[in-house]
Amino acid sequence: MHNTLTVIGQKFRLVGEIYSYQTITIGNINSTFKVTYRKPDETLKSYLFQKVNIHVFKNPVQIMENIDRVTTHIREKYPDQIALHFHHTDEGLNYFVHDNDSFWRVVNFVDSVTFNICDDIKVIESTGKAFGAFQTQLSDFESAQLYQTIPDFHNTKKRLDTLFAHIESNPCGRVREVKKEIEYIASVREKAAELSVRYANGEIPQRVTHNDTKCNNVLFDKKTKEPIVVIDLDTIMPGMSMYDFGDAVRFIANTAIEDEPDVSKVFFDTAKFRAFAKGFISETHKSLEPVEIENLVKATFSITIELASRFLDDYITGDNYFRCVYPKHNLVRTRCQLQLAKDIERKWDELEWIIKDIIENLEA
Ligand code: GN1
Ligand code: MG
Repeated sequence: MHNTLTVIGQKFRLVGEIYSYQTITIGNINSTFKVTYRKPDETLKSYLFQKVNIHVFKNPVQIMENIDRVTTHIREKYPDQIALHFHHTDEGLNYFVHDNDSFWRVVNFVDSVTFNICDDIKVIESTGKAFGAFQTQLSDFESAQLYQTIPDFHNTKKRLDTLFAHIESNPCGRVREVKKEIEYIASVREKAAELSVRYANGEIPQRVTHNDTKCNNVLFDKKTKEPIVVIDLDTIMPGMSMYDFGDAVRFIANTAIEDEPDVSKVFFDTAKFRAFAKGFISETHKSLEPVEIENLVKATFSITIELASRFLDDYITGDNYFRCVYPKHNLVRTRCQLQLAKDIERKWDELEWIIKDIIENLEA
């Protein structure tokens, strides 16, 4: 790996030589390395080298173009804000294809902290603000300028249709094992797909959205615990605002990690939901339409079922998409999301009430 990283560093014209490197294990799709260079003046500087998963991202050049456009827009509008800095090759490209088969990019490492599980209510509220502000900052960005890098990424109806088609064809003989999971998903299929159908019909506004709003995609200042910058811009595409909200809370308000094998530890924490919602709504309420606010809870439920279906679909079809560390990893992830979805269903009325309360207090 050292040799490959050296070649990549040279291509991106980094100065000095590699002092150390480590693999970053966060992320289910791309491979990331933190690489530290010793510069000729003996000082150290760190970078993130990322190998983009070209099985998932069929058009990585389009991703880099999207990222370039979006970061330029934000940088020009908010010059004082910390922005992600991608390096360029001699050819002026922000990516490099190595040996014709691997796609690399290099970004400055930002000294910061991220959270996989967050118990600090203040940090949760600021995560909501960070993702809300991100959407608002891009509200005047023409979404037609963006490539659909993964078409129908959050089209819940299509995701569910695909799952049920694969249940029919049962390519790896694993369906027998997951009857209960299938039964539950079938029972909520229509409810979970509803918003995506309404979006496709034009009843829900199309916005520029992040589409992967896990809290570990926000970098925080180590001391102040204030958000510094939103990262992982791979899936920026037109989408539903409320799905960004839902994706974020299904992660941050989960009392357990996303692949907790003991589902009795999995609950949807309403206090965390409130904190995130307060932050998110305070940044977005002026630009959101009533239909978008009214469906925040349904969006949370829908995207949780969607992700469960994606994990289950990957399990049924042989684990080709998400990185798996052990054989039933995708099944564990599926069960976790389903447990969470059931708890969201149980708490639905309380969650609606929390949103109402936040809105009323904003207007007061
Ligand atoms: C993937 O690799 P990561 O963590 O950035 C996935 C998201 C899922 C997430 C679940 C391109 O994101 O959609 O919500 O795993 N990204 C893609 O942890 O499929
Ligand atoms: Mg991602």
